[in-house]
Amino acid sequence: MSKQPRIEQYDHPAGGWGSVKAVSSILVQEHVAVNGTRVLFKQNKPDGFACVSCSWAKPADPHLFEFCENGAKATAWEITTKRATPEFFDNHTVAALEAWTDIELESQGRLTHPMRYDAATDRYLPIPWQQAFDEIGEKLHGFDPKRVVFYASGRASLETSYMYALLARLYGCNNLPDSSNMCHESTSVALPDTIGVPVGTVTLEDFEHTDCLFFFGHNTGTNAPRMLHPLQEARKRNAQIITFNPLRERGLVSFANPQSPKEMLSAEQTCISTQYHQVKIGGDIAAITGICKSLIEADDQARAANEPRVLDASFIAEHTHGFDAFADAMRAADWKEIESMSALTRSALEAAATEYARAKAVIILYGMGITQHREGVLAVQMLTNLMLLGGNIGKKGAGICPIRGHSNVQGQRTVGITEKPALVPMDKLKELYQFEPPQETGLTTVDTCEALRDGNLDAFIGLGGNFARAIPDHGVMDPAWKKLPLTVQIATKLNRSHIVHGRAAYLLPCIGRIEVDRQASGEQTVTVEDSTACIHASKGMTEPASEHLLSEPAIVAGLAKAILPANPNVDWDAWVGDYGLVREAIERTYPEQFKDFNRRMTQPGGFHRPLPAAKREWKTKTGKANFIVPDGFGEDPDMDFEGERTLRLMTTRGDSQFNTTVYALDDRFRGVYDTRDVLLMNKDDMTRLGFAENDAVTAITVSKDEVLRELGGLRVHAFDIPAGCVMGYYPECNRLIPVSHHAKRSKVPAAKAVPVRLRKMAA
Ligand SMILES: Nc1nc2c(c(=O)[nH]1)N[C@H]1C(S)=C(S)[C@@H](COP(=O)(O)OP(=O)(O)OC[C@H]3O[C@@H](n4cnc5c(=O)[nH]c(N)nc54)[C@H](O)[C@@H]3O)O[C@H]1N2
Ligand SMILES: Nc1nc2c(c(=O)[nH]1)N[C@H]1C(S)=C(S)[C@@H](COP(=O)(O)OP(=O)(O)OC[C@H]3O[C@@H](n4cnc5c(=O)[nH]c(N)nc54)[C@H](O)[C@@H]3O)O[C@H]1N2
Ligand SMILES: [Mo]
Repeated sequence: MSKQPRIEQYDHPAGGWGSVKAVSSILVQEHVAVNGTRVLFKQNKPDGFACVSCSWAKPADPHLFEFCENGAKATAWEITTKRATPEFFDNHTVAALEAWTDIELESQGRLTHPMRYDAATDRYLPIPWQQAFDEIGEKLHGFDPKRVVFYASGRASLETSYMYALLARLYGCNNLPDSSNMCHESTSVALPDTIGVPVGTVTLEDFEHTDCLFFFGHNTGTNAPRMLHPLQEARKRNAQIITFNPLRERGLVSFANPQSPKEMLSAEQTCISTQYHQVKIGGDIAAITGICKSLIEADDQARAANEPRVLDASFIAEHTHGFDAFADAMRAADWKEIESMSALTRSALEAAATEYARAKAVIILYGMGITQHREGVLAVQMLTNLMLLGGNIGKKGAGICPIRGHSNVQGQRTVGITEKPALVPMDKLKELYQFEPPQETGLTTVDTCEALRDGNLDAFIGLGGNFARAIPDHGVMDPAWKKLPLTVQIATKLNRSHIVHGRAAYLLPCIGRIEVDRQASGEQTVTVEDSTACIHASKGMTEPASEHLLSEPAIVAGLAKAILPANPNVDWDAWVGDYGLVREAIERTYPEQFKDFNRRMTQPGGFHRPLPAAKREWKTKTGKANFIVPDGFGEDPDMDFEGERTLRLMTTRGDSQFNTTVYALDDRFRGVYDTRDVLLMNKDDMTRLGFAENDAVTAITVSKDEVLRELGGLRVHAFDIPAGCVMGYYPECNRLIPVSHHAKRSKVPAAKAVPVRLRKMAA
């Protein structure tokens, strides 16, 4: 373990031989070299399982290897032969485990038995399933449902998610925050206002017909690598790819397809982005303003000269509302301000506008670089403004594509996991299950954090995930967990949220999606929804990690039966015996979306949920697609602009992690090896602030409250990043993010623009 942290320039394409090497090493690390290879062939196949990593669309005619390096890592991580058994817990007190790193905790492998925390010995001890359910049920009987939270990470299937949401509502609350509250909630809030649906409008087929893609704030080579295939195909047709990202991310620069022998042997690579704009962190609203301004003014000139229009005038007239006010605002925007807010030149933005105007069909893709800002909602709405100018919604080869995170995060929302009662057909639930569904808006992730901090919570139930690590403000939150009366974690692996636990605590280990799930009616299939609103079946294939595991539906049903009074209208046992019956219930609740669910789920490529916006039907208040007039350039009110020493810190994923699960310390594509305790900075900023390469610094959050948030032991390195911007890793840097620093309206923590100052540590 005496590896030396190092930072090097990485000039190779994404994919390529580096990718093959990384896959084989994780298979060996998890002791699954032989089984792992067999399993990988079934990943994302019509008769196989849906990858447990990202939510990128799965084609109907998959490649022989329809998986990527990082999907393979996620698979190996789940089918590992390592086990965290009762003997392991017997050997370590929780106090001792607190000193372990996150990597060390998860590296113990799969949880094998249900466990309960025993305060007398400070250990987790095994407990029979029924006893765990009964004890949890008894505790919940005594709590006010408004003080109980049912969190979901975005991995659990549609079937589990539907049951879980119903459980919370029958219990009496809408406290159903999910990982999307930290992720694409800015999208879910922004898009209904503008185009009348909360999700993207693009299908995989659109990629075959587009001639221009705009890419904002997503690290595709790392976080949705399979998307590099359609991008590569698009590039081969000479589609233009215009990228906006503070960092020159390798996957967006060039790609060698590890599944193409020709490319692998000849070192051939495809240049992905045709224009690369290193926008300043938080500068996207200004940049998009510049593009819209160029387009509108070019259109004004064309109209005056009686030349062909630059904008899609007939689409704007027939389908949109608010164009005039928006156009006036864009005409009035000042180029100097645009340039200083975006750190991009007028000519660069005009070049992007030229490609937009030239294209027949444009797709916009975006990720966390857009949504995790104080003005994340406005940023998404600026993207739709841009799309509406060219009539690029509801047209073949065009549309908006938020790249979702977890493999079923979008689907969880579809079937009711949300704190917002307006998004749920409550009347249907009432009719089907004969109860009075709660009408009060539930707690979001940020609300949950605040309630936890302020002692306004009695219990936290987690369906997967690692909430304690994923949220901001660890220094404030960690002590608060210890005062919480109850935590219940349904999980596959040991993580920090199990160590930072409530006074009573239960670990309920479940079968993973790659594993065979046998119930009364035989082996079960589950379903998930991808980033393109396409629903797929998924069937496990390896033996469960332990004979003591239950499936997620069985755990949810076990909890439900212990928590809720008997209800003749919900037969939890029948649902667990045959997940097809849960799908029937989903279809009854959402008849349009899930028509003929049990039949259509198995068709190759899955089936698409109907999306009105994709057909140019606008389910908005005006009945049209709405232009939104921005009220500025997205200035971050928490950023101390006066202070020149204040930097904008983005907290992002590296190449060897899945969210809070860190597989290894390398971030190959950025050339960072054997360390995550780094800050990547602009060279001039380093000189200006008096730092030398590899200096150890403490990062301190600039905030108006009294809390001191700091993180020491970080090494600074010069990197190709705009002035004033710094990159650090999530989740290590989360303690620097104040919980109040979140997007307006959507409450997504603004993890991409944390105001920090750096102090050199004594040598
Ligand atoms: N292998 C792997 N796959 C994953 C995940 C994983 O951890 N590992 N996580 C999954 C999840 S839940 C999600 S949500 C997605 C996340 O996927 P991404 O959306 O790619 O998330 P991040 O890794 O946070 O990277 C954010 C990107 O935005 C850029 N960026 C930061 N600030 C700005 C800005 O102000 N403007 C612009 N234009 N760009 C900016 C960063 O440089 C970086 O390229 O990936 C999913 N897939
Ligand atoms: N600073 C900063 N913070 C962020 C982000 C950021 O970019 N920067 N990103 C945010 C985003 S986009 C997201 S989505 C959240 C992620 O937040 P979460 O979804 O809560 O976190 P994960 O790390 O994905 O959860 C990993 C854990 O899930 C459990 N698990 C894995 N598979 C299964 C399964 O099949 N079933 C069950 N029951 N459990 C399972 C394992 O125990 C594992 O330890 O973090 C957010 N936090
Ligand atoms: Mo996410």
